[in-house]
Amino acid sequence: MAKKIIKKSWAEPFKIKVVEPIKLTTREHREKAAKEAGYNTFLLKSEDVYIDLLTDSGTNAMSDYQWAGMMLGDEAYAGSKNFYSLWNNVKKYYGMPYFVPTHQGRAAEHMISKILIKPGQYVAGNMYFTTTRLHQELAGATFVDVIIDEAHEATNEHPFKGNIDLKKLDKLVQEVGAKKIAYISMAGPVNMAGGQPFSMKNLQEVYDYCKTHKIKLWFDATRATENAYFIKEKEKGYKDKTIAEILKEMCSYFEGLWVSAKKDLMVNIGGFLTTRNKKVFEEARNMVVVYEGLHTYGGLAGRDMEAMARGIEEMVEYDNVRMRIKQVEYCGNELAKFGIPFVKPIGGHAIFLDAKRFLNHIPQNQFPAQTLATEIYVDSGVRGMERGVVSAGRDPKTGDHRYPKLELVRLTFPRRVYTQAHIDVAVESIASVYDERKKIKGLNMIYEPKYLRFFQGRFEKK
Ligand code: PM9
Repeated sequence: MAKKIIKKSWAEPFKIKVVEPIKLTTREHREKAAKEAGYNTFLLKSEDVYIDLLTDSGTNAMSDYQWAGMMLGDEAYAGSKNFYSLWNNVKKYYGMPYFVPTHQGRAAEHMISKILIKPGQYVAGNMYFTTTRLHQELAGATFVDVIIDEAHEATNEHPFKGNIDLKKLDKLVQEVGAKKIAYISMAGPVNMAGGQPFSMKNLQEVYDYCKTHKIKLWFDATRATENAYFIKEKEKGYKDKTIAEILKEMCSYFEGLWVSAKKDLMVNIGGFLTTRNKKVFEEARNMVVVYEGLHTYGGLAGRDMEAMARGIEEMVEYDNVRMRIKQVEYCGNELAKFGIPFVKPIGGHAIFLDAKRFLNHIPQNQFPAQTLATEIYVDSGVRGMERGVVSAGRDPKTGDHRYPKLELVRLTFPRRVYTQAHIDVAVESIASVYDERKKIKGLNMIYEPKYLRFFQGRFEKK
């Protein structure tokens, strides 16, 4: 009898119209390139990279609809029509009335931090993000991590590891007083935890708590559609809602939000903040002309704003988000076949290899994740990124390294860029590095910049 066919495979919801050649270099070439780059994958030349899984930030492939929009760029200094099409879509999909464009996410973080934080205050959040926390600290705040404990455990399969622990939050509020909390900074999904989402139920609880204690609640909505996808898939009551509906509901609990448009919006540059607080908006509109440009372009060209406006329409399409999450899942499932340790559950934008278990003979002060990212690059030209002790930086008060529980290498998937065959090549390379792992030695840091050291730090082999 013929085998019953089960139709469960997915495919990209597009066909390819333009291609960009990439080339594989020799191992000898990559060894030299890695050394010259101080064993930091951020310092490699992109032409020396074969499959670039460094980040999904600004590395996305735009659609023909977005490219067509680029030709409609209105490059007027003031009042560009593209500003208005972007603002309309921000209002329509994020649901807030006020809007300030910025050239990328951290510019919005800078403004929000300066506006909301008084020196000496605290910001509580669901795990730190590098640029977000730095801006909060530069504005005079102390960041306090109030994410659930499970988020710090690579093997814990909690479905919503991005949730805030209300007990931790309440402990902080009892200790310092609600007035000392500048705002709650809630990201979804949580990048440094492995792209892990928060649940709507948790968000509602945090919202109720903030309302009772009169604490502001702000959202890093950089990859919010992925969070919405996970809510749809995993949370009771959301199966039949659209990504757009879930996104709108999530946003409804926040006073405001910021976005690095280089992710969800599938563009190469851009960011913004949007809020329902008129006073915060007016301050941001004042600041944007100092740091970014006029409030109707915020450091962006008109064509960039048009691509963003159109990206918003595409980012909420279920098939687009699904293919993205499924691609990451495919990579994880293939890695699992070789017994390679990575953060579970598989998250939204990336696979996070667990360098602590992968290179369990290398102590954290010899930078196992930095080492692993380099070894994978040398093996195959696949570029990932360190997300461990180097990314965590130093405690501003003690000056000591911050040793996070998670010591990870992130393999991040640009949207609509790579195929399943690219993933197979990356997986085989990681598997062969895993086979040879005992021979790998750690690194010494020989140059350390003051801020965000993972970008420009340099290392040498032990
Ligand atoms: N994220 C990423 O690769 C790019 C820079 S850090 C390596 O993941 C969140 C959740 C982000 C983010 C950037 C920013 C800053 C804010 N929030 O890079 O300034 O993931 O546009 O955004 C990066 P910009």
